[in-house]
Amino acid sequence: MITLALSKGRIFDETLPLLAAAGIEVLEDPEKSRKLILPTSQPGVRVVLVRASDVPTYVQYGGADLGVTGLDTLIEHRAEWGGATGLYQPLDLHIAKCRVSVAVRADFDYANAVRQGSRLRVASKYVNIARDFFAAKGVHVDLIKLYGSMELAPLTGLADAIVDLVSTGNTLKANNLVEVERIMDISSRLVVNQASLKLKQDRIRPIIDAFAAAVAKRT
Ligand code: PRT
Ligand code: MG
Repeated sequence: MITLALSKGRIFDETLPLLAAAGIEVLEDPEKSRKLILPTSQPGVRVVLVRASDVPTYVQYGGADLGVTGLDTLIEHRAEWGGATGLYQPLDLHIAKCRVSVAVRADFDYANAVRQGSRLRVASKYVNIARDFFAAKGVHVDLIKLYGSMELAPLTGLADAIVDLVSTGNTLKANNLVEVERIMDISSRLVVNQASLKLKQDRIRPIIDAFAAAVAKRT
């Protein structure tokens, strides 16, 4: 059995066409079913639904052979687990694209705060990305770890700035926040358990190759 870990929502939705290119059709809709293990049109392939931030963990420890995860999640995972041996990252899928940015309240003078060398309070789910970014800039920060709704932090006085994902920018705008720095561009990656790749080479290689061909066709 080959197990593919996906998270519900944009990653699941944007992975479906790649699976189709590999001749794999998911037989149940995760938005309608409560099942966490979904069968596919290939009896030897199943999809497991996990939290986005758990995808690298499942694949690294062999709970899944393959997975699709955002580069943001992958970087944070590697930092938290001191590297990620056993996790092979063969392919940029060019899906679920966005960027990691710094945002502040529209009335906060970020450039001036940086110029003055003020200590910044920064809230984020991406504390490792944030720490590295501000360290490289030589800006002193106090990091506050959050698990969601980052946009709220500057509005409530919890933080001066947030480090968060932005795609259209509509969420920032709706909350009266502005993007002041672009830290990195993000897309989703295929990740593969290294032991699985060795042991199930003949099953997994064709999936990677079909994904790669489908990605090449659209980029
Ligand atoms: O929701 P949950 O806490 O379970 O997990 P998650 O938020 O990590 O999962 P999910 O499915 O929301 O995101 C999975 C992956 O999709 C992320 O790790 C990114 O790699 C990628 N991705 C791409 C995004 C976005 N685009 C995105 N826009 N993830 C989140 N967002 C958020 C953004 O933070 C903002 O709050 O969507 C909101 C809307 O963005 P705007 O700029 O279009 O308004
Ligand atoms: Mg989300």
